[in-house]
Amino acid sequence: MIISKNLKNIVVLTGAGISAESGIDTFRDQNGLWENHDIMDVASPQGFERNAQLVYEFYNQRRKQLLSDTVAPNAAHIALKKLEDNFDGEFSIITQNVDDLHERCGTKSVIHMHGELLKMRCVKTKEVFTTKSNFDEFTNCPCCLESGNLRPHIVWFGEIPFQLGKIEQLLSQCDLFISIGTSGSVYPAAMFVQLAKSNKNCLTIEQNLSETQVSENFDTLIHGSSSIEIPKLVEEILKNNNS
Ligand code: BV8
Repeated sequence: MIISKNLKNIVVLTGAGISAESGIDTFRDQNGLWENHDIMDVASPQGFERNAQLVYEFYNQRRKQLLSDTVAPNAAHIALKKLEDNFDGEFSIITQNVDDLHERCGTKSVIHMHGELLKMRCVKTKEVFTTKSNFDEFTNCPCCLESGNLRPHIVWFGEIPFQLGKIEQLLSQCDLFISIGTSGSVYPAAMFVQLAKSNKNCLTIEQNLSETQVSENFDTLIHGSSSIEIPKLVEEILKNNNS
């Protein structure tokens, strides 16, 4: 695969697959999260309306898993941090993931388009608070000082993802778009590759264990574990682009 020289603007999209080797469950793989839960029960406003406690528990469980001492950034997260540090042009990560593994290894430019597991939001004031503990309908809201107003700061199905304007602007200018560890099952993230391709000189790469439902939209497919393939890809990019 030829990685162009003089790249100016790299955009990376990550999905649950990049965190799988850190011990975080994906959604649609074997034993994935959606195997044990009905998506619309735990990741939709209607589900939250119907049974808030089930939704609080779903996210409390995932937050506990994320904060367990066996979970840490893996070689793929670390390689992306190295790319951010050593690439002279613009570099952005758009993540569908709600974990903080990109940030834990020091990556700065992360856009959490589907929200963050370690944040909660007051439904009244829209204020967002960081939290590492469980919370539910009985937890007092730090701004209203009463219970019943807190929800996970997560984008559920039917809700509009965060920072779409900024994302569209980044995609309109990139000359390298790399999608890592996502099944391409969820929109609008699944169509970001098309937005990137509207720039004539943008090279698009999909890195995954195997083909996905959007593979045909990519110029190059790299199959294998992201913890193996992404460090190699980063080396190749830096070799061709280090001034
Ligand atoms: C929107 C919450 C409108 C966070 C998630 C009816 C009504 C409204 C909307 C819709 C509708 N019908 C369809 C839609 C659109 C809908 C949608 O796409 N539905 C799908 C199911 C068809 N989208 C929405 O509702 C979105 N909002 O449309 O608003 C709008 C939009 C734009 C402008 C105006 C209006 C909101 C989508 C966000 C939903 N929230 N989750 C949470 O709980 O985490 S989505 C959920 O799926 C996660 O966030 C996750 O990020 C996302 C995608 O999953 P992946 O990350 O790809 O993970 P997955 O398990 O699927 O795949 C893992 C991959 O990794 C696999 O390919 C595997 O091979 C690979 N892998 C595994 N191990 C490795 C690996 N790869 C490399 N190395 C490894 N080691």
